[in-house]
Amino acid sequence: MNHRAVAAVVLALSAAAAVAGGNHAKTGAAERQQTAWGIAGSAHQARAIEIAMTDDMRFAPGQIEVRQGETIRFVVRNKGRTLHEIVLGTRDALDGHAALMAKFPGMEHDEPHMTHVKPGARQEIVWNFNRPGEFHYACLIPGHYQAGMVGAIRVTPSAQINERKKT
Ligand SMILES: [Cu+2]
Repeated sequence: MNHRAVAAVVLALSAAAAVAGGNHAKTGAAERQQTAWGIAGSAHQARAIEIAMTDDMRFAPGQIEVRQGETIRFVVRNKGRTLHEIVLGTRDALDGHAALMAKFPGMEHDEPHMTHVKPGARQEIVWNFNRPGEFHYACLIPGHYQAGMVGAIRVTPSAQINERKKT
């Protein structure tokens, strides 16, 4: 797959995310894009959650709970001997992305809601869950997601956010 084709795929993914998510937010030089499952966050005031990846195609823990409005700093460790990644999203977004990965295994992509983690390494994602709902984190390296390498994120609605908006 050549660079132009990769760019087209990335554009298609971004367009899909924009349609699913809605508006954009600009902060400084970097553009933060609202998605259905939240928006890139800043490490300031983030709550850390540690997640381990293993070669039996599992994340530990396999599910987490978040309150709407919380920013989570995912501290992700690869305890296996093969490359893994973590990608946040809705089931639909992850399924679509996984299908693309299966078609183009060498596909390079890098967005705030995903990171690769080499064996023995540690990476972080900082994400603001500003929308309630059921979301997931998955490893989309071909075969891994299909083998069950996926975790669940439950974002419970925050009444407090609505309270604050009124004042
Ligand atoms: Cu994996």
